[in-house]
Amino acid sequence: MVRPWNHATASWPAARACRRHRALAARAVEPDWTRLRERRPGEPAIIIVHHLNNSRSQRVLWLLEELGLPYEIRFYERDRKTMLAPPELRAVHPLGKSPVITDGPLTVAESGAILEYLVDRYGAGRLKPDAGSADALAYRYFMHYAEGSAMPPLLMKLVFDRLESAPMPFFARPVAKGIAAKVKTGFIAPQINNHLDFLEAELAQRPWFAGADFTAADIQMSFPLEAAAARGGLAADRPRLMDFLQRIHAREAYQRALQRGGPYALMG
Ligand SMILES: N[C@@H](CCC(=O)N[C@@H](CS)C(=O)NCC(=O)O)C(=O)O
Repeated sequence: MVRPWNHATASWPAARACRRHRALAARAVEPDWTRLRERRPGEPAIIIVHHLNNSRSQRVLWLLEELGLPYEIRFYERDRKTMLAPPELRAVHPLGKSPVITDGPLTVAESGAILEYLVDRYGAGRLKPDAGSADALAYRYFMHYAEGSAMPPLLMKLVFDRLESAPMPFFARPVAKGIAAKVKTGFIAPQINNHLDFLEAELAQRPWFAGADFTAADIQMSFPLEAAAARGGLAADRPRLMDFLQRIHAREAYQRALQRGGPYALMG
C-alpha cells in the first residue's frame, strides 16, 4: 500500500528513500509551457478568475495573491433559492461551475487542476516541494485528496441538512427527516470524523500538509477544512486543524483575496 505521508518517517528506510528520491528528481521533467499557443491579438492579457460567491474560487484568488500575479475577477452570484451558479458560467465551461479561469487561449477548470497549472506555469519553483522529494508525493496526494476524498461526505452533509428543512407535504416530512437523520448519524458523521482524525494526525507530523513549508496543497486543503468547521463538526477538540485554519486566515495573501473576492461565508 502506498502511504505518502509515511515516506519521510521511520517506516520508510531513510537511505533507500534518499537514493530513490534523488533518482526520481534527476528524471523529473518540467512542463514545457512554450508549446502552448501564444495569445492572439484581442485576447485578454491577464488571467481571469470566474468567481462565484461563497465558493471554492476563493482558493484560486488566494493562490494568485500568494504568487503576486496580476488577475481580473468576473463575479457570478448563486441563485438564492437553489444556491446553483447562474447559467452564464456555462459559456465559460460546459459544467457551469466555479472555479474556472481563462488565461489567454486556455480555459482551466477544477480547483486542483487550476492550482497546479498556476504553480507549475508561473510559480518559478514557489509553493511546491522539490520534484521527486517525499514532500512532492504528499503534495500530490493532498491536491487530489481534498476534492476526491474529503469533500464528498461534507457535501452529503450539506445535502441531507437541506433535505430536513426542504419544503414538502406535511405527511412526507417525518419520513424524510427520519431517513436524513439515519444517514447522517450512521454514515456521514462517522466518515467526516474519520477524515478529521486522519488530518489531525497528519498535522502532528509536520506543520503543513506537504512538509515544513507552506505550499499550494495547503491552499487546496483549506476548503474542506473550512467546510468542516462551518458544518462538519470541526472544533477545538482537534487543535492542530483549528490552528491550521488560524494560520491560513492570518496570511496577508488570504486577506487580500477576501478583500478582492468579497465575503466568504464558509470561513466557519
Ligand atoms: N471539484 C470541483 C467542484 C466545483 C463545484 O462544485 N463548485 C461549486 C462552487 S464551490 C459550484 O460551482 N456550485 C454551483 C453549481 O453547481 O451550480 C472543483 O474543485 O473545482
